[in-house]
Amino acid sequence: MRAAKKTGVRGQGLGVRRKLRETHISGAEGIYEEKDVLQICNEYLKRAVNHPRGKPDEIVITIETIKQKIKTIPLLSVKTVKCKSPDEAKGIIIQKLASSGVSKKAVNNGFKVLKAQRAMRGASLILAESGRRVEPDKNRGVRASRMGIGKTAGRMLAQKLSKMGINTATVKEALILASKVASCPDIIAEACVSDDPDYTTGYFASGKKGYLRLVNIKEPGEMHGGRVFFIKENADIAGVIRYLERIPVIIRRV
Ligand code: PML
Repeated sequence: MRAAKKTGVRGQGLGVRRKLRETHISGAEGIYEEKDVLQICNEYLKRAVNHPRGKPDEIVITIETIKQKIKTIPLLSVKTVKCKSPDEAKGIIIQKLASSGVSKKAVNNGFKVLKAQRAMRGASLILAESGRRVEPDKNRGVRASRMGIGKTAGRMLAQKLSKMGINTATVKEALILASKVASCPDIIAEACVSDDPDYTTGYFASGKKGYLRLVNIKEPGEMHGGRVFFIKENADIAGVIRYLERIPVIIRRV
């Protein structure tokens, strides 16, 4: 599901021309059994129309049958750090990215994306050494898609997260997405700040270090946020995008 608001902006040059600019409101993805699809669509719709980023004037729900074999991937381990301030959270992300081999330039360029006032629909792809942004469409970004969790594993995950006091759709979906991203061999790490003004927890994630939740990564009410995937300098960029957007993956064990 993706929900957006279309706002008119003055076209450059002629002054009177008006273009429509799309502002991202909300998005969600999943792999479900056919019998559950209607109920899930209903939940996604409710989420889209009641979103703190505003009321969308376009909601698009796409349903596709998956015919390919679904690849099984591992779930990342979860840890929460109760940071006292956005600066503390940022410091932890910088340190984790540096120890994962991401250069200062790439980290700085990543923070420019996460701090930008216009949130992207998908994620930015940044080369870990040169810091170059390589996603083909800088407004849309790259959307990790086609990831899910099996029913039994989903129940076990809910139990585990309940014990930690964080059994919410936001945490589950972000953790499943981060697990797919981390399973891509060319991706070194991910940094995420929620673009929801009411949600102030973000995360750092990597295959080696797991899913590290950072509380108070931004101040309440701030609209900025997004996702950055730091990729190997010599990565097959088209291959990374194909994996994230098209290859179906599922988590079967928790
Ligand atoms: C989002 O808004 O979907 C991103 C949420 C990131 C953090 C989720 C968590 O609390 O672990």
